Amino acid sequence: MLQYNEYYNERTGLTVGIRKVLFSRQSEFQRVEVFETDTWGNLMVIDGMVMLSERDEFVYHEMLVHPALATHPDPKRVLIIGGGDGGSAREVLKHSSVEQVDLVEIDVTVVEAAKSWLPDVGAFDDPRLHLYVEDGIDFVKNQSGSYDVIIVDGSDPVGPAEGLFKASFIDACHNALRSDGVVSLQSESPWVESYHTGMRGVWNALNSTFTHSEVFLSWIPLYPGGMWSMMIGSKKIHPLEPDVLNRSGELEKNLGSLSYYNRKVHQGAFALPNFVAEIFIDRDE
Ligand code: SPD
Repeated sequence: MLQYNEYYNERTGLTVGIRKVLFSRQSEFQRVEVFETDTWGNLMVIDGMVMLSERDEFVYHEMLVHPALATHPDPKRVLIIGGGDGGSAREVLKHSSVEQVDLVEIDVTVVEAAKSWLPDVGAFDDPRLHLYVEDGIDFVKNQSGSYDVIIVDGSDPVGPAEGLFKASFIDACHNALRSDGVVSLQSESPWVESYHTGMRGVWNALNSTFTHSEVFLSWIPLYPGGMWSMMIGSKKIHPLEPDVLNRSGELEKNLGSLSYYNRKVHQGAFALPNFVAEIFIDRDE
């Protein structure tokens, strides 16, 4: 009997029953695998870490995208760093204000595996989507005031995604955004202590670079601990301003096919349990 096991705390982790291995390739950057599971649909794993399953990916992608796009008053140009499975692009493209999405994925293998084995996840055929297979960090560093929203949909902070958690990258995002720009990024599980230093580092970088910065949470069963943190940095508008909440209510009515995000979820996601808030208290490391 096949099983996928991911150990994120010594001998503690996640087990998923596997029916078959659909895809397994060592690319120039990482090992990319897709499994057919018993209960979660097809599951993509990179370097032994769950990226998404067909059944729970909506939580991650809706929450990485919609709080940020609701915060911006009129998002037209959106940049996605990573996100080669296309799920974040699918959510961004639900917004009718969006005219252009640049998706920059370092590893074409992720795109190929997703197109073949997670065909309902991505929205690769939308003419507003432009796919670049190159290093997202270099791409961002070459932009200045070009985007309304940047979505950082990287893997975990080991391997090619490590740089996405560095202060220099957050600075580059700030520079790549227009004057009312917003960045949204995934920032790991509050339950995995080995990630706390990295989480605090990104938070400190956002906090010292953007006018507003907030951490928010969602619940994703196949990610370590089931609780996942994300962060927003915004140059002008706070993600909980009344206008943002109104926009969020409009999106709830107009975007269609939302399975997680709504106005109340937007508001509630920024309420942090004490043990999570404490992770971000600076301890002079
Ligand atoms: N260990 C989970 C980290 C997931 C980060 N990105 C997921 C990619 C889905 N588009």
